[in-house]
Amino acid sequence: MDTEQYFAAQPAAEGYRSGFVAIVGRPNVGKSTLMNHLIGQKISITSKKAQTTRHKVTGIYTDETAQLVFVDTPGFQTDHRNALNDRLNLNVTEAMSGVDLVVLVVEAMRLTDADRVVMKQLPKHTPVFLVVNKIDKEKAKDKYALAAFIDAVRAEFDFVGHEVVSAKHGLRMANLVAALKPLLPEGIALYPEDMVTDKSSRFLAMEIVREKLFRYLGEELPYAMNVEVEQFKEDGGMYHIYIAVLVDKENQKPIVIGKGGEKLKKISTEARLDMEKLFGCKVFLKVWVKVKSGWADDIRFLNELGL
Ligand SMILES: Nc1nc2c(ncn2[C@@H]2O[C@H](COP(=O)(O)OP(=O)(O)OP(=O)(O)O)[C@@H](O)[C@H]2O)c(=O)[nH]1
Ligand SMILES: [Mg+2]
Repeated sequence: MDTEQYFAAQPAAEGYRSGFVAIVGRPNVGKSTLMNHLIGQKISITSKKAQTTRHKVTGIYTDETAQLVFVDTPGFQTDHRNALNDRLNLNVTEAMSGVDLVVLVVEAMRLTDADRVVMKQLPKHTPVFLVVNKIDKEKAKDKYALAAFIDAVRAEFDFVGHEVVSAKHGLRMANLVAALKPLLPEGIALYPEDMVTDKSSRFLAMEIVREKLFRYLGEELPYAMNVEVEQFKEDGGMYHIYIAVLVDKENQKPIVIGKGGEKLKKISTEARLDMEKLFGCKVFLKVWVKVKSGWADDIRFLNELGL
């Protein structure tokens, strides 16, 4: 069914609400983990390392009373200026300008200068809701200390409301959805009710490989890499996916490949299993490593990658 037919088929239910909700915050506060838990599927990649998310990723939550279209954004970059980081920040500010509601995520008991830089970017004419994440942390278990922390954050910006959650453990997700719904305008569902993301399978495949690189490589390297889908085709009820990992320098290649190809094998096996789970079919996946120097500062190349 195309979009127009879909709209025609949908009567606007009384009191139904729908809208776009941008999830923003400094790197590593748990934005992507939160979005995945809200929609119940792993659409956006996550890792222990900061600056994991590079693209805006849409996750659609639908129930009988509302549809919330979440937009997960890259963590706002405050150090290390290059063309890539400038582009990521531009994506964040753009994402905030076109939505009905902004959710600022902070980590419980830890407000940093990087959080304050993000707060300065928050829009003036769109409501902003505060989410205090990671309340499972030991330090956040003291109710009085947590309440004082929330007061301190709310003193720094005029939020329309707040909620505390643990995205990792899926705690208080329903409370959060209930708090966000009334902040959206009345209107019909914007996407079909069984749709969970507007991203293509091709994009999701690329992101899954990037997540494994973050997971299995050292501190610095994943930031100097990117991933390119060279081929993606369906054949005989199976996906055939060919993906290149782009590194900056020749000497980074063996680090990704590992002794006897071990590391690359681990990365591609795990990525394939995740893809099969997400796509619900068998996947043939081939991953290899290519050298492309200076890609993070090559504006034309960033455009080609859709960043
Ligand atoms: N303890 C705890 N850890 C969490 C929680 N939510 C997320 N994390 C962890 O925090 C780390 C960062 O999570 P992400 O969801 O990737 O964070 P992000 O804000 O999307 O990060 P960027 O995309 O890099 O900006 C991961 O190791 C998560 O497992 C939580 O509620 N409690
Ligand atoms: Mg993220």
